[in-house]
Amino acid sequence: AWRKFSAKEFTTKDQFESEVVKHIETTLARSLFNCDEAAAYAGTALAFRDRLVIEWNRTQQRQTFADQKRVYYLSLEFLMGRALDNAMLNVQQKDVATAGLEDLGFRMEDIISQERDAALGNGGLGRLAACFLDSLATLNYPAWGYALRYRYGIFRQEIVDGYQVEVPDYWLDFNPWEFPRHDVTVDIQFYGEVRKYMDDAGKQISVWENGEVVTAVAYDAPIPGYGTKTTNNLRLWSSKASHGEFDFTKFNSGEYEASVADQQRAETISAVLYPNDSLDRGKELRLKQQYFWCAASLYDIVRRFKKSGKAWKDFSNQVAIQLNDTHPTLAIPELMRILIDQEGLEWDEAWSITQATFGYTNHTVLPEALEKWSVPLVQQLLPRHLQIIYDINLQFLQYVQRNFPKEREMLGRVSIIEESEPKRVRMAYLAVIGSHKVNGVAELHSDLIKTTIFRDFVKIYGPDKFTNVTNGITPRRWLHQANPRLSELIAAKLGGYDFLKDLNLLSKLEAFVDDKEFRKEFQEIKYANKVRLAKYTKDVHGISVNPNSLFDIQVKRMHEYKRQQLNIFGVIHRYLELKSMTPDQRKKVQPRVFFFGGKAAPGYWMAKMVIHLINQVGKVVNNDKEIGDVLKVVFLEDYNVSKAEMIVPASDISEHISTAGTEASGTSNMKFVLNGGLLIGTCDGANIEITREVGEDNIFLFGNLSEDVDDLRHQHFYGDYVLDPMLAAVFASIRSGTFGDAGQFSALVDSIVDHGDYYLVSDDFKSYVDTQKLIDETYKDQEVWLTKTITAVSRMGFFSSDRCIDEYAEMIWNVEPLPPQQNG
Ligand code: 26Q
Repeated sequence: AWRKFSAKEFTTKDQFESEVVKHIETTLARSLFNCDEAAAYAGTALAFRDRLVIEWNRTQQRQTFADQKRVYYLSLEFLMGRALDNAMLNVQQKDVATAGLEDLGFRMEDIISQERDAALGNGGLGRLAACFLDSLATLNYPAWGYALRYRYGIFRQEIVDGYQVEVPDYWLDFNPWEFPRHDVTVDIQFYGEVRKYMDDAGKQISVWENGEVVTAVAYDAPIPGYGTKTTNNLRLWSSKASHGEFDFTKFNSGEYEASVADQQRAETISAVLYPNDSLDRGKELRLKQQYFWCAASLYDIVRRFKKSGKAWKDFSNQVAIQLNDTHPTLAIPELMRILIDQEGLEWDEAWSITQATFGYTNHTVLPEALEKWSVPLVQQLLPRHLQIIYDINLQFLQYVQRNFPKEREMLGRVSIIEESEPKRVRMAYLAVIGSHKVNGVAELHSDLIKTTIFRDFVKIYGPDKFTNVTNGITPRRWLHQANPRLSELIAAKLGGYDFLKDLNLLSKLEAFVDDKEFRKEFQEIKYANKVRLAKYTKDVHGISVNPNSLFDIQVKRMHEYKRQQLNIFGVIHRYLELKSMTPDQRKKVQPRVFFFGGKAAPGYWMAKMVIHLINQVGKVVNNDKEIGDVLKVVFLEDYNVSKAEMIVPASDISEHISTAGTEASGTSNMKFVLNGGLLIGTCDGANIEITREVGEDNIFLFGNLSEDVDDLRHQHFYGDYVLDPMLAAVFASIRSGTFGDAGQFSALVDSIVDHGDYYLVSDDFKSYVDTQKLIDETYKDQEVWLTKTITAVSRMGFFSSDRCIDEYAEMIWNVEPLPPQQNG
């Protein structure tokens, strides 16, 4: 009976089948005679979509009538992955559908894999937003996500001759999960000028006029919670030419081409996701995207608020807006503009409403990733916003001056405007000043932002404005969906699937750590997951790997700070050692497969060079007869969310080896441990909290600490260090051409030998190699290893994104859940 929560649901597989058939024959107008997997996918998706839509409408109605605060999560990225499997599991109808599809002659797995990933994000930040949506719905919070409906998501990665090649990701030709709302549009202005005048009461009024207008059209996607009727909304804005009089004049006067060009220019705004995840390039189109999305979303939020008939002083009791990094910071001056220019509020009232409404999440301390927009660019594109930003800055600096009269140098340091040539707007400072709370995403990171980039602001506002919310992951996708057998085993032991909603229940697994039967099944599941990855590796990459090897995985965006180069240098070191051994010695070595995966930003040539090196090393090592199965290197092409669901459950060890203090949190580390893998990692980001939870014995930490990084960098700068001798041998081998023409990798080697080794690869190399040795030794005793993995899994409850969302709700948003009626 607990299944029967939906008004229209498939109670039998026959009912499901007839729904699928109906959709194939009518919605798709296809004959069943040539129903292929694509059509079966479409029919299944549409059948489930019907189920979601009913509860989606009800949820929205319930949220409208409830006099309650809502959360708006503004993120330029939502890395959703596939929706069908998630929908089937969240509404708990996958079994019925699996049986139905089997009747129709299809295997569920094949049907699920027909779907393309919704890849509207770069990496961790975008996937975090997607996990948050799942938790918000599951916990019944009234919440919306707002983003852009990119026509092209993150590029598809192909590896050609060992090099990354980017292929456009046109993903929208069939997307059953989105609903165009052609009646929900907002006209967004760019450029133009500001005219000031006095009204009758002698008050100064600003009017932004004569700009160019682009229309935002809403597209909605349902977000079903797990085991609840709550179905929230993700609203994506698409840009199109506005059809004002201006257009028609052009069209009629024969300027047909010009009119079409206008149209294309408008559509360009939401055309493509920027593929940089760590470098701000200051492109005008990116700024346009940001404003277009912020303005459309705020208009929508304000319109919804005004319908409630409440007074403005109630705005922040009804609305919480979370800024996912600085990308939506323009929402701050935009809300000020709406309140002052359009609604006629006084500055002070508008400002206190604005501050009370926004919260800002920081995801990086790397200076090159902090957004700064050129003042002339903002002046041209958003003249009124620049005035408001200057006014915010003036008020803020006056406040600082009053409170810290003796610290005059502080004013320049904290000014929103950087006095460079050209001047630039520091978006992170604007976000801090315009929000009531600022949070980092793991404890170390939240401490670091208080002592580095936001140090002065802690002094100005006091420490309470800054807080930590350690990231989390949804156990629905990252355990139940990605690893159904493990989920089932856990449910069998814990007496049901309650742990999927309350992940702390995993702690009860620890009682089974010595249970023979349980251990055997746990190990069999890991093995089966490794077999699946091995098969994929053979089928797709033509590389045979033995699933009895230790599977070592590093999958994440390619970046120097994440140090894939440290990993591949370690592999080369291992290869050189193996080559120096006798065959008998080699036989005693623990066989290992190193899997890599990840995209490099298209302009990031150093990251691309590391991809190339990995592939070159793979080519040499994998074909070395002497080495055989003892060492293999695989670069998994086009790492994305759906591939992660297969890769993550297959690890014995995964690598999270960033230079200490650089990785804000990391979230795949959590996914790997939850799926019964151990970590090798630095004392960085969430690795530290994972260690605290699972215990030092159940993780492999190495390397220098973040507090030592500055000193070490200084030593490199003054030449006061010795290159690690094992690393020197690795470089000698690269330079001798072992992995192809050495010239191709000289910039990489030089960055460490001659240019300061900014990411401290040399300093951590020995510690890394030693720890890898320890892993080999530990793995040889499979019973010891198994105990560690089971113990670690049972202690991962803290890292559910449900815990994380509850913390945001309480500490930052002050919102309550709105559960559906029991029998409604
Ligand atoms: C900025 C300016 C211009 C164009 C693009 C960008 C841009 C886009 C994406 C900058 C950064 C990103 C993404 C950053 C990101 O994914 N950060 C990761 O966030 C995770 C969730 O908090 C953390 O776990 C990771 O540690 C952090 O690297």
